[in-house]
Amino acid sequence: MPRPRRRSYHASVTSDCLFCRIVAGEIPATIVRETETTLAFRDINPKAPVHVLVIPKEHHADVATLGRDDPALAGQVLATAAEVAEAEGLVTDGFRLMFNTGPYGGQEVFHVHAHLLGGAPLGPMLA
Ligand code: DGP
Repeated sequence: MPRPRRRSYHASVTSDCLFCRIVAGEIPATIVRETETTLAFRDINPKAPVHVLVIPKEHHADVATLGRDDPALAGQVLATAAEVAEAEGLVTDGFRLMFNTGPYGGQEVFHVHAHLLGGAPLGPMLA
């Protein structure tokens, strides 16, 4: 049963966007946190013991356009990521938060998402 859509972001849901369809409840996901404007759910292909994706419910293609068009919403994504990090017990030992952006950045899903990774030593980013 799809979750009921909220009026505030319904208009921004695009039917051909995978993460918009997760927001709309049309595709299942393991949701770990939800706010009025953001959603956090476990990555389907985790790269660490904890791997959560944090998105704005409203569709923005990538972090560059989100930061330009709605910096307050970008801040809400970061706030939700910090809350999930705390709830998942990642704060003491640390974690990685990253936005793959565009083709050179390795972005595959063009609805902006922060990857929150932790639960084990991740090593240097650019080894
Ligand atoms: P990126 O390469 O930064 O665009 O990462 C996209 C991530 O999305 C990747 O780590 C796998 C994840 N992903 C793709 N499809 C699904 C899905 O249907 N459900 C969930 N939970 N994650 C997905």
